[in-house]
Amino acid sequence: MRVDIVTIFPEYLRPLELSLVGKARAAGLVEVAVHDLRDFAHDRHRTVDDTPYGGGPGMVMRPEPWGEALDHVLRSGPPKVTPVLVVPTPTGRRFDQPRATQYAELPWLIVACGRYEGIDQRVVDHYADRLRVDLVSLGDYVLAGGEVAALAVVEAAVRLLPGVLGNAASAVDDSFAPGPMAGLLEGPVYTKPPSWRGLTVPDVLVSGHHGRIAAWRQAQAQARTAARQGEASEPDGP
Ligand code: 6GU
Repeated sequence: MRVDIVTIFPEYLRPLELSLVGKARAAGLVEVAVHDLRDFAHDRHRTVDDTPYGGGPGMVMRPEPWGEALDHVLRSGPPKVTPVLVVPTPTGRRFDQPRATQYAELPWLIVACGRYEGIDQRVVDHYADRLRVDLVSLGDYVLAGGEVAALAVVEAAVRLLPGVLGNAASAVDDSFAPGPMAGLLEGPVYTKPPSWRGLTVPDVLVSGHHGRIAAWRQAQAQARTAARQGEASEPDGP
C-alpha cells in the first residue's frame, strides 16, 4: 500500500515514523510520502490561503497550490492504479472500522489535510470528477486541521495490512472488528502480577479453562457494549 499526505505541517506527520506504522514502513509493507503544500505555492511568502468570498471570519485554502500538489502526487504514483483521495473535514462522514478495513485493501491513498476554514470547494469538485473522493470526520468536534485525522486514518488502515500486527489474531478480537466479537467492545484485560494494590485478576482468567474464559470474555464484552450504548442518551456522569 502507498500513502501520500499533503499538508502545510509535514512535521505533524512525524508520528508515522514511529511504532507500528514506522515498523510497517521499514518492512516495506506500506510506503508513506509526506508533501509540503507550500512547495506548490510560488509567491514570495508561499501563500496557501486567502479571505473567503462572500465575507466571514477566517481564511480559506486557495485552489491553485492544491491543484499543483495533487497533480504532482498523481503523476508520481504507480501507473494504472487509481488512488482514493481522503479529505479530512468535520463535515465528512464519520470514519469507522469498516472504512479502515476498506482502506487497508486499497493500493493507494492520498490524504489532503486542510487547515483554516477549509479548502476551496472547487478542489474537491475537480478531483471528484476524476477519482473517488471521501470526506471523512473523526467525530462531532472541530480540530484545527486534518493532520490528526490523517494520523488516525493511516494508523487504523496500516495496522490491518497483512504482516503488520505481530500477532495476527490480535485484530480479530478488536472492538468493531468482524468475527466472533462483531459489534462488541473489547472487555477488560489483565496481566501480571495476580494481585496489585489489593486488586486481583478474575479467577476465571487463571483457571486454564478455555471454554469458560471465552464465555466470560463474551459476557464482559456484551456488558461493556450495553453500558456504552446506554451512555449515549444519558448526561455525563460525576
Ligand atoms: Cl477530519 N478535521 C477537522 N478539522 N476537525 C475534525 C475532524 C476532521 N474530525 C473531527 N473534527
